[in-house]
Amino acid sequence: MTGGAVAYFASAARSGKQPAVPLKSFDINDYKGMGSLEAFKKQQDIVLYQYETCPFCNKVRAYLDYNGIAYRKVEVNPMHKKQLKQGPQPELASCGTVPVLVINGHVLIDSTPIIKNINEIMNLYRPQGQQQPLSEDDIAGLEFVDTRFIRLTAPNLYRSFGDSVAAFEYIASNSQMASESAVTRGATKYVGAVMMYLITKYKLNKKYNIVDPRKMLYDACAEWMTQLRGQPFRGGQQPSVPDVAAYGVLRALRGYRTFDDIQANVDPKFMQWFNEMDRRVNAAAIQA
Ligand SMILES: N[C@@H](CCC(=O)N[C@@H](CS)C(=O)NCC(=O)O)C(=O)O
Repeated sequence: MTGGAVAYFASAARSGKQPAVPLKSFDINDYKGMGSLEAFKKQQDIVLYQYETCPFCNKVRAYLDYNGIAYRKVEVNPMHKKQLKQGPQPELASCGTVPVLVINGHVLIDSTPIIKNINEIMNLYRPQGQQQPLSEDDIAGLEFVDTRFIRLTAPNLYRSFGDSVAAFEYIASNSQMASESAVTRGATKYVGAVMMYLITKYKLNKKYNIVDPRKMLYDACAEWMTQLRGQPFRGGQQPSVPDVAAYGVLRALRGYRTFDDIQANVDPKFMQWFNEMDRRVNAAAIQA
């Protein structure tokens, strides 16, 4: 979506099609009886292939961080995706999008299923009666995050050509692009800005009937507040999985004009919720 713009065009030009390697089936029961929850969180081999600025990746990262799960990040270059193509698991080469989470050699794709799988694994370690399965309301919350907050990300970041250039300035210095040569970076930045502006204007906004993306984003924030029902978090006194997911997606907007506008235009209680989530997620985070 962000770095993805460039990848979109790079992939069109790619040759040498490799046969797709299907993902191995993943059985959470493999994790039964592997010790304590705390040991699970610290001792697995977990690798997150990601773009630092991608909202889907930020959602997964926030979830892992909030739960104190140790993992290693691999920043994928959206231009050539070498990190996936030459990754240790052959299935990685077939993954079209990030985030991709590899847990003990098992490749998992798609942000919400990744979160659901890890949540279920953690429940295997919790004693009977203390499990925290996702409720229907949690699933609805996750759906809201994906269909409202995430869907409004690109239309807001690339709202005008100026916004799109500003967004790519930020992406250029906060992604794998930062390690490219100045020429590649400059070219990618402007190609990316033009492409994302056009894709957003002529594809995404039409597809989702988006006329005023800022207003729709402010409305989504207001609706999020109603879902808190006057409590500190959507989950009540403690954050639930949708709180963490929503925070992760919105965190991806930090550094862009969109985030400054949210701060200036939505109910200050929304920022209170965000800042408290930020504090808690950062306090819980560990890096492998
Ligand atoms: N359904 C996926 C969507 C992820 C997605 O669209 N990621 C974008 C990056 S923000 C991507 O990888 N785009 C393709 C590309 O960069 O080539 C998920 O929830 O993880």
